[in-house]
Amino acid sequence: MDDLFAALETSEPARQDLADGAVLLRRRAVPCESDLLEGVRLVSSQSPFRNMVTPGGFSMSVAMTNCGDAGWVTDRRGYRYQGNDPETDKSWPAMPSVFRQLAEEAAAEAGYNGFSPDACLINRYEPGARMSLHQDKDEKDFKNPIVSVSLGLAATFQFGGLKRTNPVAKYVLQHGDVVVWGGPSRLFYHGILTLKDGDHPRTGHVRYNLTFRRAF
Ligand code: MD6
Ligand code: FE
Repeated sequence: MDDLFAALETSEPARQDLADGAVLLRRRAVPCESDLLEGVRLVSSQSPFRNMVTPGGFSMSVAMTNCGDAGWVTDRRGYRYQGNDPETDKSWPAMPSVFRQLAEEAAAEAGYNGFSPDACLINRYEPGARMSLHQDKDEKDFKNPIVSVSLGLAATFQFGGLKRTNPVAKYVLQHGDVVVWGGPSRLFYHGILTLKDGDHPRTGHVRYNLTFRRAF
């Protein structure tokens, strides 16, 4: 058994470079998991999760909400950031301080000092939900990295290159894993494969993903 754990240990280092500019910090968010999940509940009690519609007219399988000064939205008019939640017509909920602190610390650990997110997109995946390959390019300045926090059920993350047709690597993102990426890989294509059913002690049948960005 010890050998089995040793083998897992070596194949899953605490820190792993995924590409030039992209770092996976395994389990980095576990120490603040309860505060993060409480934040997700608080935010979604004010701006509920909803399945947004793509410009092409498809309803997304991932349900979303946001907190912070800017929120990412999509509808028939396109993708964009906006200061108000179109469902409530109010500002997005404030970004909880534990969210901001984790994002800034993780960014610094990955080599991005001074990151100050103004947007946190919260994705909720239920079994069967997926996110097809895309680039994050609705932000104003690509010099800022993106910090991504996974909570709950594990998911397979696809990470490619600057072209949609580039080969993709696959990584399993577990509860508490944090990915920071920017620099040369800031515009790399990425996605999440269809979530498998499961039962996580902290979230039940759900995966959450928090992505922190500097939008404006
Ligand atoms: C997800 N994440 O992990 C989807 N985008 O559920 C993203 O699309 C993403 O994790 C930009 C940067 C980090 C990400
Ligand atoms: Fe993305």
